[in-house]
Amino acid sequence: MAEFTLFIGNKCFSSWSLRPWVAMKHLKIPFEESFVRLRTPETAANLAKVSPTGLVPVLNHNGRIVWETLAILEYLADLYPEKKLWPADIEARALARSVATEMHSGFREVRYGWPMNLRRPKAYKALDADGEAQRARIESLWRQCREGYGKGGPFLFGHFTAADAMYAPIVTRFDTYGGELAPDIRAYVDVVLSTPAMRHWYAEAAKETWPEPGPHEQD
Ligand SMILES: N[C@@H](CCC(=O)N[C@@H](CS)C(=O)NCC(=O)O)C(=O)O
Repeated sequence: MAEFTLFIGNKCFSSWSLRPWVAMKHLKIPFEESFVRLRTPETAANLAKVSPTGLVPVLNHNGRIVWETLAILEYLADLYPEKKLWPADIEARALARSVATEMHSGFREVRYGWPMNLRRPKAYKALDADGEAQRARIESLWRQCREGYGKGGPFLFGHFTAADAMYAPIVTRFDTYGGELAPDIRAYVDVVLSTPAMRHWYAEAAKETWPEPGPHEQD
């Protein structure tokens, strides 16, 4: 059995699954993935076998179960300090943790207004007023990270961190629904989408042949 098994849902729309998956792939942490198809009559029973919350992602590390996306990323950061999942500088690390946690608990109107769907043709979709405010907040956070701490590379804190992993599904939403993006936002979106890990995820999502999720079917 592999050291790590990551349980994930459909790549087309399981935004939470994407976060630890892309972090592990990008940072070259070897793992096996185990797929639990979402939105079927059997899903709840299948999830109950592997997940204490009935949700994915879940990481099984030699029998130790870690659930909740941010907890999985923190666990990996503890195990692999050399991968620098959090920035080394304490001030940058505080900001990275803050923006990652804000993502974990927030931006509901963006997530529901723009559900991740990697097979949807790209076309602008307006958000409601709360969604627009959250979109503006995300853009200002990305700018704060990039302008303050991103000089050493193309990611939020220069090199790839857990903060980039947490925002990766939002990046896909900006690409799918955001229309014409501000140049600096477009540049960050393109950097994330062009990583081999994200390309790999998209390629596998494109092979999924099940029906599309309806609106609000995931967050
Ligand atoms: N707070 C959880 C959210 C996980 C979550 O909502 N996962 C969705 C898939 S993206 C899920 O498992 N849904 C169960 C279902 O669709 O039956 C986390 O951070 O991991």
